[in-house]
Amino acid sequence: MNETGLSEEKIRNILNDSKGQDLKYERVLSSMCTYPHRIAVQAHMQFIESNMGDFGLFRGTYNLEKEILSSIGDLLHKADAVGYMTTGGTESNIQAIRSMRNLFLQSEKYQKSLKSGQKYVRPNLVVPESAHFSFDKVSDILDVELRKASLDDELKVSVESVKSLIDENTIGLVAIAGSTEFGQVDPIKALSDIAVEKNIFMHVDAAFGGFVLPFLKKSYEFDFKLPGVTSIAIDPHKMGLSTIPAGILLFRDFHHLESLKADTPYLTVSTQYTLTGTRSGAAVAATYAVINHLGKEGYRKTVSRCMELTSYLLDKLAEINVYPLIEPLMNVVALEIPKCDIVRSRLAKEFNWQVSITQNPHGLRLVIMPHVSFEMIDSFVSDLKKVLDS
Ligand code: 0PR
Repeated sequence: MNETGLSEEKIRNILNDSKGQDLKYERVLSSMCTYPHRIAVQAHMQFIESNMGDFGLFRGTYNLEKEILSSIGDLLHKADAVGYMTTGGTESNIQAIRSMRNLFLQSEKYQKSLKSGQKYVRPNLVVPESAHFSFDKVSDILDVELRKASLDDELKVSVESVKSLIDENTIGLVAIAGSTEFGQVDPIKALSDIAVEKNIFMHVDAAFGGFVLPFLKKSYEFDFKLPGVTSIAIDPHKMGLSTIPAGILLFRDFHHLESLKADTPYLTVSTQYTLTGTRSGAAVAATYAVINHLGKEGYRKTVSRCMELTSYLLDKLAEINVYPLIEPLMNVVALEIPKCDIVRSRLAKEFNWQVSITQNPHGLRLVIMPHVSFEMIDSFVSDLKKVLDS
């Protein structure tokens, strides 16, 4: 740190220079984030100092959070679901599984299953092979064994594989409503039936799909309507058009949230259920603003435009003989392209396009976010053709 500070002008120049080095979303087809809605940005700035870590000081922001939770709970068919606003999908997933693990370790079933003298048996969690890498972090942090269930031909988790991995130390299941790589939705109803039958918890990772699925023409069962679903992660900072960091974690019952309780004797509130202490109230205000401004109708329009762009992209790609690995059901497209790693780096180097790749099966991955336009697609497909032809 310098002894004396730099002038505001100097700082602004440095920041402008750094901002100039950031990519503009107009060349980005790999991100699940996008430009936040302007009303979210304005609200974010208005509440910039608000700290939800000590919400007794910020009652107004706290009330906005309560309203967000009940309207998103309502969207997910449980208006009285309980939870809080997280920093995003990773924190929501960690906290959901931490709650499962805590309740499992406290349960009579587990205590009774310990053989004499035994103090601890490592619990396990069954997740689809397509689960986001945040679950590897979950496993490490929480000392939970991750059992990865295989996928079927459509890249949904195989229900048989899930069943075969469950044993007496399984704390629960994870299902994905909109997988990171393929935008696929697992057979969540069948998994919910298993969770009920085995009396285990079930978390739905709808970090991406939560703001897509309810607004598609086709309807999907993925939320609290299914009795086995005990928690859901849904991220306003992805398709919700809010500012970063905005995730939401919702539980069906209060005792799940309660299992995360920590005493906070010297704050204005005496308990906390969150992972982080200090927490952005700005992202809460931003989320409140955008979900109430857009309403279901606004999100339906946003999603329907992304889906129109997605089918336009597929038509254009078919003209150059490029096809998807699976028929996309949301705005995530994985393409069957030989040597896709080379294609990806050439697209970046020669044309400044950012795309990503999928692991298994290997493909070129595009996310058609609201910042994408028809012109962007025309120009991308024409550049892709040049790469493939030479
Ligand atoms: N669950 C799912 C299904 C996800 O797709 C993601 C992130 C997460 C959880 C974790 O969410 P947070 O990153 O909010 O903690 N999916 C994207 C990914 O990892 C996130 C992303 C966003 C990546 C923007 C790149 C990017 O430019 O691919």
